[in-house]
Amino acid sequence: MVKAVVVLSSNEGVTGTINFSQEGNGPTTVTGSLAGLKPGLHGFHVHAFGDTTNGCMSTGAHFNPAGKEHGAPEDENRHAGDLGNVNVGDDGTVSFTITDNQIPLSGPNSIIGRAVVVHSDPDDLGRGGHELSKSTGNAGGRVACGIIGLQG
Ligand SMILES: [Cu+2]
Ligand SMILES: [Zn+2]
Repeated sequence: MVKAVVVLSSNEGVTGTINFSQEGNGPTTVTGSLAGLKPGLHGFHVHAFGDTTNGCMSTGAHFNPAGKEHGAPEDENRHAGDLGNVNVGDDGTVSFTITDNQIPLSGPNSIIGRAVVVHSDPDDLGRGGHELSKSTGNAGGRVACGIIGLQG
């Protein structure tokens, strides 16, 4: 079992911790809780770089080792980092569990040392018809992010 954790940082009052675990070459389970977000859907992605020297902006684009287009988690044509949306309740919090096959914690496409980013707006999952739909899902600003680190 490989485990990893992200503690989110934010200039906008968002807090949260996200845990990852993977058994062998099986799917990765992502369990998280976030607070301080506006109610509704927020894009939730793994971005390419674990670099926050310029805040969440320096984490780069969505992690995309296969060179695909932005999509929904269940799509064949998606970035590996496309984990869809989290749905925040009226109290500004959300707890969630995601299981995904494209975000391993070891090997050449490992997400260790990359970043998780939470966005201000819904991810349209590539279907919105906006000029940004096929690259970012038009999910708006980056309100919180953190670096994915190994956990003992
Ligand atoms: Cu993102
Ligand atoms: Zn994407």
